[in-house]
Amino acid sequence: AARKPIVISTWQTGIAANAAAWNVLRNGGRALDAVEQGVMVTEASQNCCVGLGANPDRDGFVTLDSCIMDEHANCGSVAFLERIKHPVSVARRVMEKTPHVMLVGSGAQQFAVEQGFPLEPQQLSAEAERNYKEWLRKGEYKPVINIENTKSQTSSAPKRFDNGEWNHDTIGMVAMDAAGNLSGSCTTSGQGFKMRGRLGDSPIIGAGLFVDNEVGAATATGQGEDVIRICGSHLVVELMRQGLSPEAACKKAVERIIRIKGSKAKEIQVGFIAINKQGQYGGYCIQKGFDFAVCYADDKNFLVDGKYLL
Ligand code: SD4
Repeated sequence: AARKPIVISTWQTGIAANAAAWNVLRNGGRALDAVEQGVMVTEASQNCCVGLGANPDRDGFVTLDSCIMDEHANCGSVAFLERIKHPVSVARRVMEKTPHVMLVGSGAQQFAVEQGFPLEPQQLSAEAERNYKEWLRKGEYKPVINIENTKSQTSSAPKRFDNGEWNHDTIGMVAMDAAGNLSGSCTTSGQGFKMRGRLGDSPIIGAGLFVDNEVGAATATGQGEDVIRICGSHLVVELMRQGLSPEAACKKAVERIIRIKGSKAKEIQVGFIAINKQGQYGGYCIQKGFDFAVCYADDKNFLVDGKYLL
């Protein structure tokens, strides 16, 4: 019998997000509601890299990317969205209330406001403000591997990086509900101090997230450009369709990135996580330091170290 319901999500922040998703799933709720409510927890926290508390782009503006997908291949996405607290919920509205899949920038914001989402003040969190000022001193544009794990989850103790380097963070979540249906969500501020207008994989269906209710669901985190290059999450799901376990499928996708990047692979981090219809789960990443949270019972919400290749 399949292990269900089940929810998994990226990084340590996944524990709190899973708990919120589990509240939906344990009561027989829909995976779609679970993955929305789950990542909303991270969006609302003063996380360095998800939601409005996150690090800004090079010009000092927080721009958010998110997508969501359900068991019917319905999907919605927003990108380059400013001053809205819950991009994942706007993505869901795009999915449910428009004939489109993606809305970006001012159009996405206009739609959000029309849908009743409050326009939040354009203001950096105290931590992001400090980080931005620090970054401006050097203005270097270099990714840092696993920044997600070096930054504290609480904003009480702002982290400074002596080397002036910054990176990105994301939460991706995939779930199967008691009825056996799959859904997924992904939300991020992208890469800290990115070029204005830059999008990563996270709002792109097939790259940052993919769900196929016959097979499984996958989501990605890390260097978005390199996830896009291989249509990462779609690849993971297709590999599961061919019979690979979630972990083996994630591993193969990571191998492909490493092959493409060659010697540059050691400079980046990418992690994939996936579940299949049997409720098996797995994850894989390029290098040490990625973890993900797995929850399938009231007392089972735990971190798993992602296996790595380099
Ligand atoms: C991006 N994939 O924008 C996101 C960032 C991320 O962990 O996942 N960081 O490229």
